[in-house]
Amino acid sequence: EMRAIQPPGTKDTDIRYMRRALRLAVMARGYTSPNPMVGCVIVKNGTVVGEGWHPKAGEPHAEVFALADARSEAQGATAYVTLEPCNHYGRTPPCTEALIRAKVKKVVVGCVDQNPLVGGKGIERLREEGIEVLVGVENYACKELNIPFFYRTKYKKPYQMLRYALSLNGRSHAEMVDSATREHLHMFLADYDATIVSWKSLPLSGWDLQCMIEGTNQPVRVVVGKSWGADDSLAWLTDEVTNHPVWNTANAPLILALWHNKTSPQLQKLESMGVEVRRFAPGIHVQDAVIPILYDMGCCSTVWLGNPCEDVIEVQQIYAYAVPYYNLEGGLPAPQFTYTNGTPSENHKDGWHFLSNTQLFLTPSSACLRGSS
Ligand code: AOF
Ligand code: ZN
Repeated sequence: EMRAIQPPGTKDTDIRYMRRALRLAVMARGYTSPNPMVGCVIVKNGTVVGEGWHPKAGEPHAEVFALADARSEAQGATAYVTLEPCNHYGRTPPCTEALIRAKVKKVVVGCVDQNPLVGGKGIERLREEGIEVLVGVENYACKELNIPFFYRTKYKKPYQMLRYALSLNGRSHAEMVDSATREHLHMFLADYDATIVSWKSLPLSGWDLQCMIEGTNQPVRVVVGKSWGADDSLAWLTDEVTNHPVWNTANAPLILALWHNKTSPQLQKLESMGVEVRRFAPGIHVQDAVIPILYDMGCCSTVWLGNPCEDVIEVQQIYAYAVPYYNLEGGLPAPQFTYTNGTPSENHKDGWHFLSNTQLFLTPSSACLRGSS
């Protein structure tokens, strides 16, 4: 059996139950943000007596569902939780107290919660009550499950994915992102809290950039009104563009970022439809303008779609969809980006360390080779 690095004292059954808890956690993929995905399994005398996962921010945590499932069987049992149980009052009361009340004997934790409100205090509290706590079983998988949540906590900005369709002559093709990989893109959008596109990449198909998977978080949409002639003008905002369904704000917010103070009847129309216009000084980089807004809105992650601007952006992950033609006409130049690896390192089981020194410059052609699928 595959066995990653585990803390001393880990039994094979511990790994098995933690993997079960991981599988439960992902039941809520796309629904929990800004909260993490968390799963919990309660085991007594070699039998699973309770299971639960955190379904959505505002609803009870994984432990609470698993304890309710286990009822009195929780007494003397072992609880497996992918994330350290919380010890604070947020939207819901502390899980540590629920575990203590239920008289569990042992708690096996996948990873420490780097939320400063928790940050080891949950584990401390359980130990204070004489509950045995084993920390770090399936640690890497438990961390990896919630990279955006931890990344936001550590860096005070959302985790950023760049996604674009690239032809072999180095052009980025919004119309390809929009058609050939549309289903896959919807799965992306269910996972991410926001999406950022250039005015020039608004989908030709008339798609409103919302996720069609029912009930998931709808990403905040940001349209960048900069570059390709839009830096100091609204000439691009024609009547035809204002009729695009993307501007509908009934189901999800839309922010239009501009780098000038101009207005027009078309812009006023968008504002009356609920589009939020944010203005920036000409020298401000697109990323410096847009990312803090998304952070303030509580976003843990965002997807830059296509070529968002003529600025360099720094991202943590890239999905380059290689268009298999050498000389595809149209599109935009490939986006310029630096890449900072947002993957957690496994060196310290109790902490959260990103491999942040890996600075790569991918030329469009090497990005294409790496990203093809
Ligand atoms: C857990 N189990 O299933 C989750 C935890 O506002 P609240 O009450 O939902 O608290 C949110 C914080 O609780 C969140 O930022 C994270 O630190 C932790 N999430 N903790 O013990 C869970 N989802
Ligand atoms: Zn909790």
